[in-house]
Amino acid sequence: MSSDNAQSLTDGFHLVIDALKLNGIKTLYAVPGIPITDLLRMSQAEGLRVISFRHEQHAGYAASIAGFLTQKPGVCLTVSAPGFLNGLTALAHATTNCFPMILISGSSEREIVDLQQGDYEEMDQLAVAKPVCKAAFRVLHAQDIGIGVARAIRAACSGRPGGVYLDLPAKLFAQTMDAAAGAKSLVKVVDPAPAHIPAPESVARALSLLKSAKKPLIILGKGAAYAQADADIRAFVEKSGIPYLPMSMAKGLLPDTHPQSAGAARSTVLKDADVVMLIGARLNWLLSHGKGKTWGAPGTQTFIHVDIDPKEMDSNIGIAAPVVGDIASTVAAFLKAMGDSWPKAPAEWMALVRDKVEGNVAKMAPRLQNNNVPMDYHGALGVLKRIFKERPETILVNEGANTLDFARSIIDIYQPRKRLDVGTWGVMGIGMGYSIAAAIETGKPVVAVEGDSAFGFSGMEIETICRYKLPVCVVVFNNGGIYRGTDKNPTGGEDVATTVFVKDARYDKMMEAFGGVGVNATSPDELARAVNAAIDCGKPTLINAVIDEKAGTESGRIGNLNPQSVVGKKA
Ligand code: ADP
Ligand code: TPW
Ligand code: MG
Repeated sequence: MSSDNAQSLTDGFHLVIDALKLNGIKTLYAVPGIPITDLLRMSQAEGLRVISFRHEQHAGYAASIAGFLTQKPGVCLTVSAPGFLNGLTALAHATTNCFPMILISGSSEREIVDLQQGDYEEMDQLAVAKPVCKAAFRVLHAQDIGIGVARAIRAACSGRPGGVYLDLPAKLFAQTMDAAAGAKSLVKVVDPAPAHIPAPESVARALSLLKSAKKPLIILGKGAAYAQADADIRAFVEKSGIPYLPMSMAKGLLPDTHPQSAGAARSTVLKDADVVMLIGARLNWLLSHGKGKTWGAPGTQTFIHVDIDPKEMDSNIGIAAPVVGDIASTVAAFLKAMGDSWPKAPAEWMALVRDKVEGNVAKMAPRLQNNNVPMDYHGALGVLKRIFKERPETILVNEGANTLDFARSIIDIYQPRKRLDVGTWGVMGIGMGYSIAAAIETGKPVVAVEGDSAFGFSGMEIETICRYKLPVCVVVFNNGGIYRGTDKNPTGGEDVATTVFVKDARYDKMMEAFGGVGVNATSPDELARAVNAAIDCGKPTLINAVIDEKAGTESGRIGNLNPQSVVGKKA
């Protein structure tokens, strides 16, 4: 407890810091300014690690992924109105992706804000935050800081995790109170994410349906990765003998090279499975809402859905066997109920899936060995695939369109929570924030595979990476634009097309400006050497990987989502 000994007083600043520390928060992701500059200074003095960013959005994305990686809320601190709004995208992102995060923003004087009298950075932040977060709280009195922080932590972590907003008006920080009373007012949250034990009958219903299946499939989502029940999930999948499909950020829960992985037979298993068990994955757009051409004919497939949020059941289609519980407790209950004599899934089905996987992997293999210059996606990613195989502890951060889609299917992941990407919204801009938090929270090397457009959304944070000397290697897949570098302005006018960037840009030189290592890589061999050297030395590195500007396709794999003009495109 920090206090002014002479008067035995504490204040809002110290109560906030003490409340966070009491609850095991070790790192703050932030941008300073009125009214939180001193809060960050004092936090550093009190032993919290404060990572100071160049833009709040990236501090926010860092906090969100820290939450995913640690099951503790990642904390982002911003100044009022504009700083708060910059952080809000990340708060909404955390909520959408079910990551625990707390956005703490300083705010202006309530009396002036509410009368709209034009205070410094005036905004009713609480009202603005509410629609995009799981919960929002404001603390007006120093003696309530302990409860405010406790409520924020519990709301972020319990049930379906999400983003929480905590509004701290500037005046609060300077409020003083008796130090002993202040210490007593703090709350250490007991069991912030209580277990949700699934009802035994729901477990029995699910297992009996699974047992009856001829062509069962397990889909693992990022909720399963978040749950940190890695050993039990693997044991369950292996005991069942059922092929499994990992969603993007669930890759590595079992190694992608596992004999039961159906990753390379995605379209076959989605279409042909008769019983599908979803574990921590929503039937949203990423799974075509569980219906339509991607799936089997209506009525031929039955679903088991494991999720902590009861409202998720029947969200898109009827669920035959809902299991509402936390994944760790649920998978443990499955294993227990399966006993020692559980029959493995029909061998013909697993063999059919295996055949398909091996065929597709073999078809892809030669393309991944190509030495084309300029590089195409396959040549460049073939190199990275081999590096991740040799260095399975490395964390992959990935965003872009083609850069994302190809990397997701080509780079195998071998350990849980080692692939971090654009998530539910397919958002560009997570790259550097995620890389920074991944390096800080895990101490592992990070390789960020970034489209040149994607990189641009957070590129300035390479200064942050250099400042904190983080072991991050950024590989910019530079194809000179969004999707391709070849588009033309339809009018033939002077402005270039809206999807293309400056030709032959040298992103590596940006890194050199901050003292990091910059490399221009034009061939797969140069790329391999540069990435290996970066991981070996642990120095901030940016590799400008020159990719054929014709290699990509519009919107990568989701071009079908582009609206089509009925009037028709200009020839
Ligand atoms: P993906 O994008 O990988 O398909 P989603 O983000 O759509 O995954 O789904 C994650 C789901 O996991 C959410 O519905 C969320 O409620 C659920 N979830 C998160 N943590 C847990 C947990 N510990 N136990 C059970 N379900 C969880
Ligand atoms: C916050 C729209 C989707 S993908 C993409 C944009 C702008 C960039 C693709 O180009 P990149 O990759 O990164 O160079 P590549 O290999 O195909 O050339 N704003 C936000 N999020 C999204 N998703 C977009 C815009 C978009
Ligand atoms: Mg590009």
